[in-house]
Amino acid sequence: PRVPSMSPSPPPKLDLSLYLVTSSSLLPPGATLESHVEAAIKGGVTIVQLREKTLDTAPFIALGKRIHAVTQKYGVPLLINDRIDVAQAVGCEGAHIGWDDMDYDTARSLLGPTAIIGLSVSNLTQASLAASTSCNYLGIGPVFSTPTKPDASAAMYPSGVRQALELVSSKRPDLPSVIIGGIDSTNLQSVIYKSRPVSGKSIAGVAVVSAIISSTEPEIEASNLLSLFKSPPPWA
Ligand code: TZP
Ligand code: MG
Repeated sequence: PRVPSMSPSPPPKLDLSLYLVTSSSLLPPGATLESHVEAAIKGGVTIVQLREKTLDTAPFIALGKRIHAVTQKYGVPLLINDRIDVAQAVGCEGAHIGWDDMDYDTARSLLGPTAIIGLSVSNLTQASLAASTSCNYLGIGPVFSTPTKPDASAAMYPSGVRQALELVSSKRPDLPSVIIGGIDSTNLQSVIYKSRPVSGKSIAGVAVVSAIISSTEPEIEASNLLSLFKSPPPWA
């Protein structure tokens, strides 16, 4: 007979396949972020990051709570960009931080051992440092320069992504990575193919802002991006 286990069930595995990063300013006229995020999740988005660079603390928290109500309905994790205090106030699943934000160890001690914390990586030095933390995933990019983030670091291109993936998997083979920056349905498969590492793991997912946020059909767009991610490119 099965002996019932007293230990809590492990947290569900992190699915980074289609990672939506928000930017309310890029929504089509008349759209709300709540309805856009909900449609994108129905289309197949597996994780959401609230990235709202111009919001003050109180409206950022208020929006975070409204978006969290949506993501929780579908069991999709919500992360907050930059702001550990906002993530705590919203009570969401974690945060995504870069090198100008709070350091990883402090963020981890504030959010606790079960929070999801992702780190941005824009070059090989950052890839090496990030892989030496206990973070949950890396966001590698920008792959291409993009009007969504005009102040981003230099584009890495698929060749730079491949080097970062190889370095990361030599240090922390279990650490998943997503790529970001200028990715849409026209280039997704070629970017994945061209950045595939010689050894080690390929990317765990693709992160997009404008491809979904600026779309007037976010559900269809998300579904299309997810099926492109899941299917082998026609030339491979
Ligand atoms: N980090 C690196 S590029 C980028 C971020 C947040 C923006 C990506 O936006 P888009 O519209 O998907 O190119
Ligand atoms: Mg940041």
